[in-house]
Amino acid sequence: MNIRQNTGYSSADYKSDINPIWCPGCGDFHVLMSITKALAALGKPPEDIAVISGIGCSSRIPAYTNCYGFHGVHGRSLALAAGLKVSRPDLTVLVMSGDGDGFSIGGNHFLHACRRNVDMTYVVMDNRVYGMTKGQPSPTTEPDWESALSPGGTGINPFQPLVIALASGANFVARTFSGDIKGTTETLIEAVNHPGFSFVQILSPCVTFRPDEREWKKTVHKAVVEETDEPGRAARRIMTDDGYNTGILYRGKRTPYPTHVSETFADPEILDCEFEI
Ligand SMILES: Cc1ncc(C[n+]2csc(CCOP(=O)(O)OP(=O)(O)O)c2C)c(N)n1
Ligand code: SF4
Repeated sequence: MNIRQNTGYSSADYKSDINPIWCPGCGDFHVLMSITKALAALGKPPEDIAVISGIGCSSRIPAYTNCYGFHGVHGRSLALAAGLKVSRPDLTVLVMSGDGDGFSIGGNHFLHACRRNVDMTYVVMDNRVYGMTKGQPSPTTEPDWESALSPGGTGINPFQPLVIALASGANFVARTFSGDIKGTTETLIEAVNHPGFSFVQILSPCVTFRPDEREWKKTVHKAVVEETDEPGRAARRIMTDDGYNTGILYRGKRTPYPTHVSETFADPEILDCEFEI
């Protein structure tokens, strides 16, 4: 789908009137731009979209969009989103997270969301650090990254989110860079349109606690190989890459988890009765 396609919507239709409080230069500004551009190109009314998140700088995104939103608890956005999507399959569900929220406290939910394959799009703004809580190492932090909070580095192997998504059954897997707004927008459009659980890792610099990540604009590069529909092949590629290849890696053919609106969920009065003591 062309990002310039005229759907009658512009990215401004998906922005709220709340000004982001991110640090100047934070990569998440660009992610927000890409999301609103992608939604405009998809042409769905804001009230048909739900943006769900956990806690973290990146998880502030629902408040900055004009769609329905839920700023949930740390690490639990996928559980919330899956519940919403199975009971309201008519909604387009986007889930926004950070590498701490998504791979540390939310790591177990990540595995099972990939397995379950509910039709939604999971975006992780990966800055390889806990931004909101002032710079602790995260699961994707390099083992030799030194800071006052991790003198000498952690020495721990980083979590490999793309490989783990592939091994667990995600149906669409991609990596983009926040500074590449066109590439990120196009990838998000594809991710939303692809049935099942789509996972997009966006390398999004934390300029405050990882000023070294400003260099990412020189380090990232487009993957030289085409996407594949074989998870094993995609996993081998990503295991041996330098961590900065961007593009769609894998597009699978799994059937999404069935959604079903039961009478209980459809009628709030019946739902209330279910909880009566
Ligand atoms: C249950 C719980 N544990 C810990 C916290 C503290 N906490 C808030 S955000 C955060 C990590 C944020 O890092 P990340 O998800 O990578 O997002 P970023 O801020 O870097 O975008 C932590 C540990 C919390 N809010 N709730
Ligand atoms: S602390 Fe880092 S992730 Fe958080 S707003 Fe600032 S630059 Fe962005």
